[in-house]
Formats: sequence, structure tokens, C-alpha cells
Amino acid sequence: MALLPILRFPDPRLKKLAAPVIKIDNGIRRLAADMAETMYEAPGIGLAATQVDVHKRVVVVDISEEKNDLRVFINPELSNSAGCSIGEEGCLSVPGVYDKVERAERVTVRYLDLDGKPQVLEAEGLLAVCIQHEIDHLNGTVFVDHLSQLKQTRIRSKLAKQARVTA
Ligand code: GNR
Ligand code: NI
Repeated sequence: MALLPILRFPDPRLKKLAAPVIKIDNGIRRLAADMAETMYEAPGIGLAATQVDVHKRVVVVDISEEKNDLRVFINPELSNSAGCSIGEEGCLSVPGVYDKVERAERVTVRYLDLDGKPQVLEAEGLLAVCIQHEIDHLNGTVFVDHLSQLKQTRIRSKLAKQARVTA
């Protein structure tokens, strides 16, 4: 197992479109395990492969309090969404920034599990939000992209300042 470095906004690599996984081999299983370790250590409730500079459609999520309910989504797709809810989001690639984003309230997600078996999940609440946030990453979108241009400019300067202090 290994901790992977997480890309920080506005790194242009966060804008890459991730490619579907064609074969679930040991490399993909290793990637999912390393992503889970990285997510738990951060700590966060989700992580997309894009954030660790691997441009493949792999996501890990664990929204449980006890951190004992790891979900791995390979090639996740929203097949249905309903309702709308606005909630505060954060992102491991945009540390220290939290803002409201509008999302579907309920989603149906189709994906492959680590055995390559097709699965369907109906999600709502935080799980639904997290899955939408992670699929956005696979498509090169960060939650900041949903905010106004003014907020995006402020976030860029806040992160640039942070980077100078930590350098
Ligand atoms: O840890 C995370 N928390 C979170 C809170 C509200 C909405 C979305 C998230 S996902 C985030 C981890 C992350 O950056 N995943 O890409
Ligand atoms: Ni994120």
C-alpha cells in the first residue's frame, strides 16, 4: 500500500478526462487500495483517480462514521437523477475552501465492482453528493467550476497565497 500525492487546484491535470477501465487487473486493484489509503489518511470521504494524476475512471468513497464502509466504483455512470439539493462541499484538491453546490438529490449509479461485475446503486444524501463530486473529477471538473467567476478568482488567489506560505 502507498500514499499518493494529491493534485491541487488549479493544476491543469485536474482538467483531464479520465479513460474507462477496460480490464480490472492487479494494477487497478492496487490503484484502488492506494487511493483508499490516501483518502483515509487525508482524511476525506471520497477520492477520484484524477486527483492522484491517474486518468482512469476509478473512484473510492467511504461516508461512514467508522470508516469501515469502503466503496469502489469503476467506470461509474449516472443513469438517473432526481430532485435537487444544495449543500456545502469541500475537496481534497482545494484545501480550506468550502462552498455551496447544487446537485441532484437522488442518483442511480451504474458501475463495475473490483470483480468486474456490473452493479447498480441508488444513492441519496451525502453519498449521492459525493458520487456526483467524484464523477465530476473523472470528467475534469472540480466543484469550484460550479461557482461564480468572482469566487473562482478569490479561490485561486487564496490557494496561491497558501502555496507561497507552505513553500
Ligand atoms: O472529503 C470530501 N468531502 C466532501 C464534502 C462534501 C461534498 C463532497 C466531498 S468529497 C471530498 C473529498 C474529495 O475531494 N473528493 O474528490
Ligand atoms: Ni474532490
